[in-house]
Amino acid sequence: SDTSQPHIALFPSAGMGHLVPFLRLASMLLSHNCRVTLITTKCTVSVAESTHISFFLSTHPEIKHIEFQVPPMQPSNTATDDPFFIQFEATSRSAHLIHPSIASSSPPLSAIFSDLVVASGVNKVAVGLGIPNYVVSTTSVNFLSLMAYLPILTSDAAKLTGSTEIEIPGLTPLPISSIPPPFFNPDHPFTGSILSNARALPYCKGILMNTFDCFEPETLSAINNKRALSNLPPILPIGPLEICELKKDEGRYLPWLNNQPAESVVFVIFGSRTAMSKDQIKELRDGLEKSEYRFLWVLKTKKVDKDDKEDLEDLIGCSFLQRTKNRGMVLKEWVNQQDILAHPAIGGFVNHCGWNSVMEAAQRGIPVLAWPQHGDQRANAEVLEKAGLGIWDRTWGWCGQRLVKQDEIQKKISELMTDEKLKSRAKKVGEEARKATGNGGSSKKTITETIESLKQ
Ligand code: BUP
Repeated sequence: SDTSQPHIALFPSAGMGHLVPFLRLASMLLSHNCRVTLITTKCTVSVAESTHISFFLSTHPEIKHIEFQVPPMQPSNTATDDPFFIQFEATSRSAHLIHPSIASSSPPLSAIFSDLVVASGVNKVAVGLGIPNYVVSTTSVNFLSLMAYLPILTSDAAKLTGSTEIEIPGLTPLPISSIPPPFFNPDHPFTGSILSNARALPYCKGILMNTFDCFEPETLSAINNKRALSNLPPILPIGPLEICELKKDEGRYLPWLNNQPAESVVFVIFGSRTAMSKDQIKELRDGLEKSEYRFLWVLKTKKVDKDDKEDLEDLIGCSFLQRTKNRGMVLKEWVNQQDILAHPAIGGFVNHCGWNSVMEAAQRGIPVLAWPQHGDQRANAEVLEKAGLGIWDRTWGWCGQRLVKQDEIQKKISELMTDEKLKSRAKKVGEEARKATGNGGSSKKTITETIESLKQ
């Protein structure tokens, strides 16, 4: 076989937040002259995942596709009914079963790049095949360090309950309020999947991350210089992952956006997995209206897209739509977020801080009003604020913890849209992000060296 062309298998786990960075990585590897095999689970949780996989494969016919049938799990665990968490656990438990499907790859694989949620099972397979497994972590280094430390944290209950902060030796302490609530419950499938795979991290060859050197400089250097979490393999920042062509949406907003002044529109969207309560949606609606800014708002009421059938007018009312029809647009459908963020009319981004969204905003230098909802999002919001890309109000809590009132929302949106310092800091972040991925940039060097090391 041609050893100058590495063959890499990519194995993402459930949810668009995990799929999107893997698709971007796949297209980046192709542009570096690698062969790529994409492993996806036979059934995806959301429709968005399956349509994006089909579209991506149809536009990249050179990619080999393996569909992995995840054995169904007994619904024994009652700690959650979140289908994404259930799928994480099922995939995590059965990841080692991928062995026969990839052992016969032709040409043979040079490496596997796998999601953290399948790291443990994939490590075993990689050892058997005599190839390295790199974990692709789809979050901030800040949150990764918490996951890496979780086995120690959960072995000593006092560490999680005794104080207002979590101290990971060598790193800035994390406020307890940023620890995702499931981590306090060892029986939660999210916690279980993270725990077993975090233990496997030291045995991976490296951790590829969608971030860049100067976005999280302190955490990165503490880990890579072995001052913290010294058992981890090198963290390899290769982001912001280049935007690749994803499936186009209907683009109904485009003619409208094209008619708005530069940097005048607030773009509001909370990722693919947040279901906001109807009361919270109403407060957000009124806060948006009171702010008097132009807005593009993408609304969701269910965790899984195919369950989201509610009528827009029933949710927010005809009169609101009528009153704001000249300065706002509300959509209840999948939109192409990366393209919208690139539109010159967008001036601010109200977002949950899923890590892909943070990196997409960083790449464009768009200021963010962070409104974290679940999981890693509060830890991500801390990073974003420290980097100068955004602002947030920590008292807003987790999704559903309390009702955030319209006046609070209005105030923060005004701050987002008028703070000139924030705007210029965010622009600077954008320049640094583009420098990192440009020729000679840190992220570009890191991915190039990683690929080089796989050529023998
Ligand atoms: Br919703 C939505 N269009 O309508 P995150 C999302 N996206 O392009 P999440 C769209 O999906 P996790 C839409 O640009 C980003 O690349 C968005 O990932 C895109 O959040 C991705 O931002 C969503 O990481 O995932 O979906 O909550 O919880 O896993 O972080």
